[in-house]
Amino acid sequence: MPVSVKRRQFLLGMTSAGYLAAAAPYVALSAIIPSSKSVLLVVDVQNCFLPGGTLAVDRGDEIISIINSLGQKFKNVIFTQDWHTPNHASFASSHPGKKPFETVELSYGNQILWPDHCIQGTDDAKLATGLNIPHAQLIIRKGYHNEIDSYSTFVAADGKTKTGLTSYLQERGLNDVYVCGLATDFCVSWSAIDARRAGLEVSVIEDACRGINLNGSLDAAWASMKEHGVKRAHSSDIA
Ligand code: VGL
Ligand code: ZN
Repeated sequence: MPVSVKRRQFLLGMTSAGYLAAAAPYVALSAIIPSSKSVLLVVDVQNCFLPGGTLAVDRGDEIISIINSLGQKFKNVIFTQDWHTPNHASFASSHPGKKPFETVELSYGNQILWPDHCIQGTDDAKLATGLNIPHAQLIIRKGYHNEIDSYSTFVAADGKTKTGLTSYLQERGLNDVYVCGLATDFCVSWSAIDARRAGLEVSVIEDACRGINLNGSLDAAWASMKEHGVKRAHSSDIA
């Protein structure tokens, strides 16, 4: 039998076995190759949110090695840093009689009250020492206005006060954002949704995040992200 016929039969055989129809296209479709317009946004991977920190996220330390590997796949990487004043309005300690995880009405609406965390200049507020992405290009801080919290890396909780990140991304032509970090249901999801509002393509890399999960906030965050067109990815999808 000529080689070309043998090869044809082999290919047909693979098709009937479902190999070409299922396995091969799956690999091709799921691989995400970050481009020069893609950016990895590493949200609040700071001591305060790691075990031993002031607002520790359960198993938050597990994501550091995943994020370091992801960092090598992106030319563009940005870190964010929660960066509060010592008597910040989001701290329970700033509201006499209130305890952490209770809520209060502030000028812009309902605010969850947190333990004192990520205070400017403290070791608690430093980026995790295990992070190793030397080519990261920007550290953007948020939550530094004493009276306004900012889960989002784009706009503070009043819906008006900007961090400047939208303009930065626009000027650099970065329109494809991959979000990871802490916490899934607060700063990660608010940042991802605001990135969508800024007209960007957005994916959250689920295994490179960990959540706080207060009263069902984790499920609610994933539902809201889905509603806003945030895609859900896994670190193994990224080539
Ligand atoms: C965060 C609560 C308060 C976060 C920051 O990084 O998700 N959560 N401040
Ligand atoms: Zn905070």
